[in-house]
Amino acid sequence: EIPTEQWAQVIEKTGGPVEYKKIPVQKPGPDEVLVNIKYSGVCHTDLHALQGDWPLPIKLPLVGGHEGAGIVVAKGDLATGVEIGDHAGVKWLNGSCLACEFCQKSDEPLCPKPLLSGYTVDGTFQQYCIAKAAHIAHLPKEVPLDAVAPVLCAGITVYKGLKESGAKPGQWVAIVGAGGGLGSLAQQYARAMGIRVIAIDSGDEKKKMCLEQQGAEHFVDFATSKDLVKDVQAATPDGLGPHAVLLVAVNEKPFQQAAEYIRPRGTVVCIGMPAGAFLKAPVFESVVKMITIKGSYVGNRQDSAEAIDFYARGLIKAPFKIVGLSELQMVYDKMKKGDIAGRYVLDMSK
Ligand code: 8ID
Ligand code: ZN
Ligand code: ZN
Repeated sequence: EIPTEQWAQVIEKTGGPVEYKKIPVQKPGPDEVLVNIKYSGVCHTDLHALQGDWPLPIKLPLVGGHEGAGIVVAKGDLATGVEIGDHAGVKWLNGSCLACEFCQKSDEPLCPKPLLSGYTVDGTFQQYCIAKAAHIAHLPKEVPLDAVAPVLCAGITVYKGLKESGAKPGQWVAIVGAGGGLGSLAQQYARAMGIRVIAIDSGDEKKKMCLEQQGAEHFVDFATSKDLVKDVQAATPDGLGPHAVLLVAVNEKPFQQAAEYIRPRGTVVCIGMPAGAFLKAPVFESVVKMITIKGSYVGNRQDSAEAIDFYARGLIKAPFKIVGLSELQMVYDKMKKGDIAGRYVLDMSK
C-alpha cells in the first residue's frame, strides 16, 4: 500500500520559494529503508539551505528537512537491524561511508563523504523518505512522533554540544539563542544534566518561555541590555561568568562576544552557523583566562540514541507548534524574522 506519488515541499532554485507539490515515491536501495514520515521539525539549517547561505552547495531540485519521525514501510535486502513497522527518525546525517578514519572512530559526522538529509540528498519534507539503515534513529514506540521530531536534529546537536562543553553538574552554561529551536532544547538537556542555565535571546515571549518553562535561572535580552558582557557575568554568583557558552544564534555578533564573558578555563562551543560569519576573540584575555573555543557538529549514532533516551524518559519537554506540510513557507518567513519561540513541526498529512 505504498503509493507511487506523494506530497512534498520542493526547492527548485536557491532563494526559493518552496513549492508544495506531488512527486514520485522512491524505492530504497539495498542498504536503505523507506520511512513514512509522519512529522518533521523545521530547523534553521533548512532555511540556510533554501537561501544558499553556506559554502557547501545543495542538491537541486531538493526536498529539504532532517528532523523526520515516522514508520519504516520498506527496506532493502542489506538493511539490517530494522524491521518494517519500526518507528524511526531520519537525521541530518542520512548516511556516511562507514570506512574512513572518522566513521571507524564513531566520529561519523566528520566523514568526508557524508549524505546530508535535506541538503545533498532529499530529506523529510515529503511523506516517504529514504535513509541509510545504518544511520536511522531508532524510536521507542511509546514516544510520540510529533514531539520527538525536534530531538532528531536540535536535541541531538545540543546534547552533544553540552557534552563537548565539559560543563559539569552545578556549573553554569550561557545559551545564546535560547528562545529558538536548538536553544529551547538546550535548556532542557542542560537541566536534565544538572547544569544551570543563563538564557540569552530577545523579547517577552522568549523570556517567559525560558524562565517559566525551559528551566533558565536568568534571562539576558541581547536587544535591550546596556552591557551584555556585564549582565551575563553578573548572573553567576561570584560574577566570574559561565563555565560554558553554547552559541546557537544565527548572528555573528555573539560569536565575537562570548570570549569576553566566559569564565577563566571556560569553553565556548560554536553550533549556530550564521552565513559568512567569523569567530573573533581578544588574544590577551584568551591567553590569561585559558579559554577554549571549539565547534560542535550534530552527534554520532550513540549521541543520538542517548539524546532520544533522555526524551523517552520524560526529561525533555520543549515547546513546539504543529502546522501542515503545506504551510512550510510561512514557517520560513517567521524564522527569517526571528519570530519563532521554540520549534515548528510539520504534520505531513496536511
Ligand atoms: O550541528 C550543528 N552545529 C547544527 C545543528 C543544527 C542547527 C547547527 N545548527 C545551526 C542552524 O543552521 C542555525 O544556524 O544552529 C543555528 C540555530 O538553529 P535553530 O535553533 O533552528 O534557529 P532558530 O530557531 O531560528 O533560533 C535562533 C535564535 O537565535 C536568536 C534568535 O532570536 C532565535 O531565537 N538570536 C539571534 I538571530 N541573534 C541573537 C543574539 N545576538 C540571538 N540570541 C542571542 N543573541
Ligand atoms: Zn538541523
Ligand atoms: Zn566515513
